[in-house]
Amino acid sequence: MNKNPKVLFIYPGYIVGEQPLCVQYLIAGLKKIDIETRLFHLTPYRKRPYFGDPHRIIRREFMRVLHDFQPDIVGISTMTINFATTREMCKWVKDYNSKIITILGGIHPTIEPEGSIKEKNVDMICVGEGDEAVPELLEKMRSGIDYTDTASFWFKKDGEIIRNEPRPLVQDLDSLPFADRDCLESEYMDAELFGVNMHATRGCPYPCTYCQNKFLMELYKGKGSFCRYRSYENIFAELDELITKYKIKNISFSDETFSLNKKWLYGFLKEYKKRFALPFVCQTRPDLVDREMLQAMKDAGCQFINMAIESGNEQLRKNVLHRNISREKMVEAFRVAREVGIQTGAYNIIGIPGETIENVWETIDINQEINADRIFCTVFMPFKGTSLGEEMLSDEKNILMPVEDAEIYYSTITVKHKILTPRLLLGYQGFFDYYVRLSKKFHFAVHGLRYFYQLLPPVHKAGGIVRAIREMVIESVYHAKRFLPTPGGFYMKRL
Ligand code: B12
Ligand code: SF4
Repeated sequence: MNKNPKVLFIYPGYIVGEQPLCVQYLIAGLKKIDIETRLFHLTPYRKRPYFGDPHRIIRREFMRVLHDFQPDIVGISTMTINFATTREMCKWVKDYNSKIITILGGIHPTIEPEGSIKEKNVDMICVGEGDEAVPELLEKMRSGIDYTDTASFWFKKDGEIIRNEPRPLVQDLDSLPFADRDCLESEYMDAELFGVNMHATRGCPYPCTYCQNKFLMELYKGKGSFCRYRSYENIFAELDELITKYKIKNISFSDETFSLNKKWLYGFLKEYKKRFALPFVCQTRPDLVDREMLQAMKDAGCQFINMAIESGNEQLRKNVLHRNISREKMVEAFRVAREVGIQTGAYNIIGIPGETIENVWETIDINQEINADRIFCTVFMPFKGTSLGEEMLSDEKNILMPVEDAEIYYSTITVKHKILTPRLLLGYQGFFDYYVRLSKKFHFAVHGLRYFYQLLPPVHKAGGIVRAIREMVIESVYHAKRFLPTPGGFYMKRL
């Protein structure tokens, strides 16, 4: 191994403007020990050109970066939805130079380590947090000592797999360096609507059956507290740096449940308000807010809050998703947020196992009542490491295509639903906002448009030009949502 190994990270995300904090933390940790790094971020190439094959463009740009940077290691952060891309990129790397070490990290190798390490072009995987594991590995590599005992890593060695235990969770989040921002273009510092992303906490303790947190809690049992909080001073020092160095105008806390710990939150808001006049965005559960809290958040600068509804049907929420939050509570949380002057975003899932078309309409109905400023609707995907996902995956008859291939996650139907056909799900996902935003008298037109939209071939059956046309139609329907009326006007105001 080179005495000064260079690491190229890849983030194969899909959301344009997305900031991969996971990798940004790793880059910051490696910079501290003088390891040269670079980030190849795929989402800039997702601003789909109507002409040209994004896949080919990504390959061309990636080969150019490989050639210029000449990394010793390529590390890829992998979610299940982009595992197919990850696999392919590992092959590109090995075809280019088989000596380059390929490492996978992120949620996918954490929940599916056996499948990940067995991939032909993958040399190592990181199971769980990499903040301490990655610098330790690199230190060992550059000193030329055996690194195959590094906790949290799995290795291939002489035809065998070495499986090291995950190390304990980082308990003192203040000990971590601030996420690196220099690896991103300056436009990310002013990303559409939400600004720069930041984590103030880690972990969420709820048992939702479609989320991997329950699995992660099991994985880390006996390895420290799962829910952790940074000190206010540490967060503020990072904010000071972001304001002076990058002139940020707002901040987005991408923590899963920002108001989980009431005492921590109130203390945070009090100090934040004294020190900053910086609008912020956050997300939490509707059962974790009340008027007093939302008012305190607003007073401190909260301009936007995302909360999940998931389904309008109580039985599905309670018995299938294990989200025991009443309709009244959800409606109230959104109403009060609006009353105190905070804009809202609502997350929804359709295609939940057992869901009927009436249930989809119940979800549309509650969204109409709530009338959030932004609406997000995705189709249920069966992730490994989630109880609902595992239940679906246990019978291959339920599966239409592997989640691993579902890169365009919002328009890809992976489950053979018992009641709802893939076409119906595609149509309702695509036109969800239209049904919510437009008054019932326009629904006949939406039904018509949805009907034609549903004629699109499913992703797994579309190749070449058909796929390109399919994506073009989907993107157009997606972008046309901007012209739907929202509580803030026709298009979301910038914060
Ligand atoms: C914040 C977040 C987002 C953010 C940004 C993600 C990001 N990359 O920063 C946004 C809002 C954009 C997002 C979007 C989505 N997300 Co999301 N997200 C999360 C969340 C809540 C936290 C992730 C996080 O930052 N954690 C803190 C960091 C520090 O931990 P980490 O990400 O695990 O990274 C550490 C290690 O994994 C490791 N590591 C990571 N990468 C690498 C790489 C290498 C080489 C190495 C060695 C180590 C390593 O080191 C890191 C530092 O310790 C997780 C939930 C969770 N518990 O993980 C879901 C989660 C990752 N998301 C999920 C999903 C499904 C999505 C969406 C598809 C949702 C949707 N349907 O709309 C989209 C897809 C976006 C895309 N990429 O195309 C799923 C993934 C399931 C799966 N198996 O793939 C999760 C697990 C939630 C769930 N359902 O359970 N997400
Ligand atoms: S509340 Fe959200 S982040 Fe927490 S476990 Fe449930 S789905 Fe996951």
